[in-house]
Amino acid sequence: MLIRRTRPDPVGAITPPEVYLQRRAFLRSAGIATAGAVLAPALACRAESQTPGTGSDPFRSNEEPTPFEDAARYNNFYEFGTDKSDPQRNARNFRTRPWTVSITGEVAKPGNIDLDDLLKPHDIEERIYRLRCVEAWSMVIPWRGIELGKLLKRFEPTSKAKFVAFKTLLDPEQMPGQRRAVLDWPYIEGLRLDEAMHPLTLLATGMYGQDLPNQNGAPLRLVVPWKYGFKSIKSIVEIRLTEEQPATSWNISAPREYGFFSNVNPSVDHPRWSQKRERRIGEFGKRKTLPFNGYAEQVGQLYAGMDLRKHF
Ligand SMILES: Nc1nc2c(c(=O)[nH]1)N[C@H]1C(S)=C(S)[C@@H](COP(=O)(O)O)O[C@H]1N2
Ligand SMILES: [Mo]
Repeated sequence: MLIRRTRPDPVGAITPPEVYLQRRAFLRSAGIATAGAVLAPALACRAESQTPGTGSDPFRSNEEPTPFEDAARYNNFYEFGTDKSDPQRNARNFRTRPWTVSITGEVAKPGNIDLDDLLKPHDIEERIYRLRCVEAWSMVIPWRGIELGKLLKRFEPTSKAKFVAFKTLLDPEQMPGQRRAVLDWPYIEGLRLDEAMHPLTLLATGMYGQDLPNQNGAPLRLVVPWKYGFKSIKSIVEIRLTEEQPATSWNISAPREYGFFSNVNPSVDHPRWSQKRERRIGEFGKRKTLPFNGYAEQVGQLYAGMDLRKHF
């Protein structure tokens, strides 16, 4: 979200060798060609390149991951402050265990489940997705998590279930941002059921081969790679299946600027700035933004016949 800009972006950060080595190990375990491409320094001066589509494997972008330290220090998590650097500092002591997730609403088998019982180890996989913020910057992040659809099926959605509503923890004692009325707390988000069931939609528990840093939404966050970053709600405590379209925090706060769908769309500008291009964190210059963040082939069908200017 762009409310105010107070900090320069972490451009040109130097990646220490141990992080490169970790990254190589990660890519190797993910079955990705390593060597030259991985060790090459980020292109410093890209006049204007196109953000590549998904390539042959939509679950594993072959783009160079953003350095871990950038992804862990340049955050939007308003519960811990509105500056990009606030969450890393203010979320340091956030308690992520024990953690209970309530799965409720239109399901045959609702439950309040301890996170460590909810996630079966064999469901956990590694994926590399771009995250495209509505503020026109992007990162490439190796996520670890479970397909949301696989998890939801276990709770047996009823025939009335049409949407999925998500809620972040409400705890102003731990989350200093919630003591100010920046947003209506707790943060809430929603997806249509078919979007939630799409195999690209991930509930993430980790990134870069380790548990999520608190500032990135520990212990459980959503990742919907074809939507603007704010749909990827953090520190989730409730997943509710509903018949009606749920409200979402940013839509409540500024309905003209943030719609329910929020699909990445270079041809629909935000009322205050263009969405045609994006800056990859760590690079200079801009890339062209692709429809659905490069996932049009996978998800375009979900919106067939919809006017995406109206349903932005
Ligand atoms: N609960 C909660 N979730 C949130 C946000 C937030 O402020 N609170 N910010 C969103 C926005 S605007 C973005 S771009 C992404 C940023 O994720 P990252 O910090 O891991 O890059 O988280 C999203 N999820
Ligand atoms: Mo964002």
